[in-house]
Amino acid sequence: MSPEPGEVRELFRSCFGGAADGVWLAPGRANLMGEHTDYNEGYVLPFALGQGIVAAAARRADRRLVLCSAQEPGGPADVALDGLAPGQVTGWAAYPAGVAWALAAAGYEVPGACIAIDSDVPAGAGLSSSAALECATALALTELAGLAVDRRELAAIARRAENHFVGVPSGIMDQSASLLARRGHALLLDCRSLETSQVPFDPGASGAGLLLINTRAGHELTAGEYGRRRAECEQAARLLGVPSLRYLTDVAELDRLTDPVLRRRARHVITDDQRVLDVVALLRSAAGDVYAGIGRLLTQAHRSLRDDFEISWPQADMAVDEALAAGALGARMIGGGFGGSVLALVRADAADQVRAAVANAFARRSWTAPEFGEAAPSASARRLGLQCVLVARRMQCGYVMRRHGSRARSPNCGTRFTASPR
Ligand code: GAF
Repeated sequence: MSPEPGEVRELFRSCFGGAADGVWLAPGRANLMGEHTDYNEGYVLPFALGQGIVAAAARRADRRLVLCSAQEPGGPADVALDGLAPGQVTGWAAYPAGVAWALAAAGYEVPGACIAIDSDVPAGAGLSSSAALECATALALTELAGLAVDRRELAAIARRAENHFVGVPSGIMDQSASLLARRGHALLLDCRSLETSQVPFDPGASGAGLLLINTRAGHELTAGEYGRRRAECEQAARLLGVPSLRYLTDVAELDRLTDPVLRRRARHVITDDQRVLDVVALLRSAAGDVYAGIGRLLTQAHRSLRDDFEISWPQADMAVDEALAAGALGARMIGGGFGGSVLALVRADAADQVRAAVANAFARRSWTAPEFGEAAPSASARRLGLQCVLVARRMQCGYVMRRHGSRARSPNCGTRFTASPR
């Protein structure tokens, strides 16, 4: 469940003293298969989560972006849009500011805006809260400006913000999942051609479910290891004479690499690309026990991420082992690594057992207790609540219209109420 639009509207009111022009939601993501394959031009298979980030926004008359967040105490961040450049904004506000910068760099004139943000995607859980923040901002700013920007382009713009403004060398997976995924589907994305296809994915209909286990161990993509892995992959591709590791499908070709570390990194990428295709083939075939097969691939992927790519962490390894021992069909760490979440595929009747086994194992080691959630393939980013407002407006009555009668235009942010009718 994403945060309540009513609450973020209230937050907007308390931060800026007026009413938002609209509320936009962008979901976080979980990745079913294909980790660290996106920047190697490979395949990924993420899906959008029910958890997300909501942004209540209104145009401003001046050229400033003013941001407040329910999760970030310490007053609004105030950013001048003219002359905005990488390095000028740090911390969480760099993500929305970077989106405004990247939109302008792509030739889209965005207005000044006030934006209030609320989230139920835990930061640092490897569920792509950053991309959700970028995508919610991108949708809000473009719609406030009356611009219809193609979602693929918007994903590329949001990624550019993250790469060049915030300084995280991530791939295109997270923004694509947030903007392009569909409810009840996983998104197959070919990161070389950027072609997408929607793959029906509804484990609940087969008596299975996806358990998200937030291990609550730190995760920070800017910390260096992510960039190091990316550089290693690029070096391996260079030494093998291909533009990217996507061009390789046979692990035997890796014998030409003398460095065992590079060999392992490349082996993970090649085998994970294949696992994406294998999962898609299973989902598209009606034959046999699809979810048992996907479970096995998930667990193989975890071993590859742990042993070849070396980005797992003790809590994730423990969560995977305990989940499997308690009956999960398969489990693996997801996201960039070094902290965050594990995704476990579990039959409905084993879910409680899995949760208890993982929680007990963490308690035995005195680790921070994990958090459990459901990962349900959900809809992509969108504007919320517009329909209700339009219906009320058309009826020329009710709450919305009465409020219109008592408001005055604020010099800065949208509307400011002269009397509170509530
Ligand atoms: C992070 C990045 F942002 C993605 O682009 C992707 O590389 C992922 O780590 C690993 O698959 O979420």
